[in-house]
Amino acid sequence: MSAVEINFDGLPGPTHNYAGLSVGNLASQTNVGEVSHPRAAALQGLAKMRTLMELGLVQGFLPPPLRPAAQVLRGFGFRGGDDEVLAAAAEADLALFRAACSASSMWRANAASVLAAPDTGDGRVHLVVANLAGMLHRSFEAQETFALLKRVFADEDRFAVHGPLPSARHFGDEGAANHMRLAASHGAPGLNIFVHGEASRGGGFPERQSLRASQAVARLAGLDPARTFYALQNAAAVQAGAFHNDVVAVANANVLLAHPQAFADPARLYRDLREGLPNLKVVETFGVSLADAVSSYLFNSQLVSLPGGGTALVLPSDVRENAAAWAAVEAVLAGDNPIERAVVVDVRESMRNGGGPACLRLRVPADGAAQAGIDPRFILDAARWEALAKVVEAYWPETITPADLTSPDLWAQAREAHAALEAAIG
Ligand code: SUG
Repeated sequence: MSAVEINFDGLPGPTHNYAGLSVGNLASQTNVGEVSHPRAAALQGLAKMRTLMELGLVQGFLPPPLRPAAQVLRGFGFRGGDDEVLAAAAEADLALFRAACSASSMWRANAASVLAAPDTGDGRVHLVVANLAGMLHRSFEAQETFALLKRVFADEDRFAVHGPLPSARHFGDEGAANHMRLAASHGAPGLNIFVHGEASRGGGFPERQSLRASQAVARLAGLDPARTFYALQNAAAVQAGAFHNDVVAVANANVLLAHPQAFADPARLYRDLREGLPNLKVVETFGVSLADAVSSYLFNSQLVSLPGGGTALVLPSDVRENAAAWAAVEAVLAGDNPIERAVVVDVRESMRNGGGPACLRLRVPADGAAQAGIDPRFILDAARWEALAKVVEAYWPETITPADLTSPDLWAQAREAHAALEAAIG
């Protein structure tokens, strides 16, 4: 069966800001209190989407939910109209209020785990919405993401969209950011690798993905246990700031590009994977410390199969600024592996909150019939891309300072932007 992979990118929302909400995410912690640029963030995201379209790839997008989320705050007992709810929450509990303002849905690699049709029990593509239980602001995304994915992937003959697991640390689930698929091609049966942490290992930075959650996701999709693997993250990588596995590893088709210290037991993992996929190509990097990997986001690149053959690495521009990371890219391009092209994209606004190119997209493998079952309003062509760019130019705030978050003017602007986007989607 021939299938392609569609990247659904999250559009950075109009309240994109630097509130330092993610412990263990060094960029989020370092840039707390800085002035953000929501319009530039969304335009950078759109430019990345267009770059992938120009490479000949099918590109989708997922709109942000409305923030600040007055509706979420009502669940904590705040009452009245939206502005009253927001003002009361900002007064009573500023941390909770800030969590309800985050535009973190842009990092759609955390929207869901996606299991490819050739691997699932019923031959449908399964999407299990992530509960994001590890971070309060991110946990608010789950129910809205569930509603959105049911809207985009409504064809139940081709897609099964599961709701999030119970939102508890025992089942902390961060979605596709901790899942990798290896296969001869997107349409061939594959191996599914779930990479998880271990809450009890100590260390100041939380390990967000639980093994139990990964096992539940695999069961929900009906994966074959013989072709499903669970790999423990290397504690040193998590404590160096790799809060998701996709900060230190990325896979595509039969290629796995990983930092040598990404996994607790890489030798065993690669040996097990080779049994299921003899032509597995593990691409090694040399001379890139964990600190370089986390600050440059070299491994948070998108690894994509090009329509004409070959594989491209879509890198954040920050990699160019890190000598060790850039030397590794040059060595990878010159090496004996299918990666033949590096494409640099500027997603700096997102990077300053710890989100690189790979964080911004949810990859969905789909054959022709599955593609036909996707709501076309969420697949980009030139006209839809233009329409999105126009809405962003017209409605997204240019800057947000920490003080702006509590301003009713910003709340009104965010509502207008959301309504204009929904109207443009149709
Ligand atoms: O969950 N940052 C996100 C970044 C997610 C990146 N995704 C992947 N690696 N796939 C997070 O830590 C920061 C928000 C703030 O501080 O306002 C934030 O949520």
